[in-house]
Amino acid sequence: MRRLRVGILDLVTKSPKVSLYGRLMNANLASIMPQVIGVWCEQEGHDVTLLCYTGLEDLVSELPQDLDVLFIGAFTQSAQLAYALSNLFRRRGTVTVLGGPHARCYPEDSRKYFDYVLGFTDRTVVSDVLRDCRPHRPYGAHFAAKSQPVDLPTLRQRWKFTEATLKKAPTIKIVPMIGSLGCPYTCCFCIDSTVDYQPLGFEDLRDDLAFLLTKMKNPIVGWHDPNFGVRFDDYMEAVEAAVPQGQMRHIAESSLSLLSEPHLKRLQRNGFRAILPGIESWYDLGNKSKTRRTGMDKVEQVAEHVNLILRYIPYIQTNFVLGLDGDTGAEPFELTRKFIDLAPGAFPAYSLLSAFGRAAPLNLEYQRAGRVLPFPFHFLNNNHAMNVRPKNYSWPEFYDGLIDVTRYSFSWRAIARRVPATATAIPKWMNVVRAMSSEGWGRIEYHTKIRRLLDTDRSVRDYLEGETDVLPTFYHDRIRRELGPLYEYLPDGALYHDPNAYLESASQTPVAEPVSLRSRRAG
Ligand code: B12
Ligand code: SF4
Repeated sequence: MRRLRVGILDLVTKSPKVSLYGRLMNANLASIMPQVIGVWCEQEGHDVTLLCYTGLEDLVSELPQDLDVLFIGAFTQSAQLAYALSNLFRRRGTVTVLGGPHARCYPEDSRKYFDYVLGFTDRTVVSDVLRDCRPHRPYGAHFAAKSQPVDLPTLRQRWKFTEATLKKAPTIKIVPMIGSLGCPYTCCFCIDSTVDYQPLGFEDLRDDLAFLLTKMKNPIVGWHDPNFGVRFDDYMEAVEAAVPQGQMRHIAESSLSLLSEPHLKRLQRNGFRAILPGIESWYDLGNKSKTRRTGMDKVEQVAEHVNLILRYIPYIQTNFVLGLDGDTGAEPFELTRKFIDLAPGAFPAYSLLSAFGRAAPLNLEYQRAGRVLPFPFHFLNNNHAMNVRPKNYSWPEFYDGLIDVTRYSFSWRAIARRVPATATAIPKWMNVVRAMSSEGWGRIEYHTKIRRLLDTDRSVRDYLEGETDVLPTFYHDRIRRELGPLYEYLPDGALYHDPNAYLESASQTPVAEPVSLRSRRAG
């Protein structure tokens, strides 16, 4: 087989407009899979150039001009950027491949703009693409493994790619690591609710942690496991066997139900410095935090738990979803304000209810009810648009509540109370910078703008009410501005997609349902 020039692009942001926080942190949002693909392509005998796009690179000049094939890893928020890049590189004769969350959630749309769209990706899928490697137009080929890969290259194997990406992080450097795929729980709103839990081998993990200590002093590891700590004892044994106490720090996403006091003590001993549990809502989705309580009862219970966590782990980000069907009236917002008072050390992260295509079984219900809006993908990052019409709120009511709770969370008073409630210097500093940057004050400004447009711009109001699918100028201009010079490469029609494609394909022959292809095409 011919030796190919392979490019791999990891899009961790969607625009060259980078906030202060983004400049410090974007390189730390890099994905593991693009590095994995890099290792697999080299093992197949090809030349690889990997670029992590943090918003500061010149995408047109930093990738080789003469690539045979370009793999792009993209979240849905970067889809329009990915579509424009695919168009640009196809014009240069490159075959393009899309993988990552967007490809998994919106394969039907992605196939219009890429030669290959990948679902679950293992080494066989990648080598099938490399062997086939030819244009598939107008509709790309959809390749997917039957299940998640049984193993992934180790950190040792992907180190040259990891290291190059970490060089872009000016201060804090977070090494991406993963020990498991899927999840044993079945929360209907989650992309992993239908994916079996599978640990990736604790021996390799131990070896990787020991390897990392030979490369960096006191490194910070960011765990990408969908739900860290399901096999808690095995993880802790791997860390304890490889890392002398005090020589490594860790960040993980874990559900509250896994964070009992004995677990917290062990996490503290092993250097866990930040934890990101999902609280989601005071009335809905209690299955994730494994609490049966609701309302004020749940606020008190969770606040107490969060304060307990802060005794052992210096940094906690609590994740909420706003606009769920279980919420109604002003009370959910008031309860969140109460939570901020009772757990002042937590950094709250608010996500707007979003249905990412075929990500979760629950999305079928939203689509069936005609509640999913066709917002361009560029806005689907849980913040810049809510693409599900709320069941129990008018849009002005919802935005009033959202702005109120966001202002409250990032007021000077809340910022000041967060400082003494966290124990060490980096968490204190992170909390202040995040509150004053795009995640806090930036969001207040953005949501306030949308709220104003709901009153003053009929096209915005009609679009959010689902009365028209003509994209309001406000959103169109924003995409144009944020894509910069790449906007001109956006293919015709690429701002629009069918928000009900999942429902339609589920009710017909499952054309784009990931199937075990192993070198066959899915239509
Ligand atoms: C870890 C994680 C993070 C980490 C690491 C992110 C990263 N760069 O990987 C952090 C905390 C930084 C993060 C941030 C965000 N996240 Co996140 N995150 C996850 C989580 C929990 C696990 C993803 C993971 O790594 N799984 C392990 C990998 C190996 O498996 P996989 O993702 O299924 O990937 C398979 C295939 O898709 C494919 N593949 C994956 N990438 C690539 C790349 C290429 C080139 C190829 C060919 C194939 C390929 O191969 C894999 C093996 O089969 C998922 C939820 C979940 N339970 O899956 C959400 C999830 C991916 N995140 C999500 C979102 C929305 C975000 C944010 C926008 C949140 C925000 N508002 O800031 C940001 C965006 C960051 C960015 N880089 O753009 C959504 C994505 C939805 C979408 N369609 O875009 C998810 C699905 C959660 C959800 N809401 O449902 N996230
Ligand atoms: S939300 Fe968390 S606990 Fe629930 S299925 Fe997804 S990863 Fe598992």
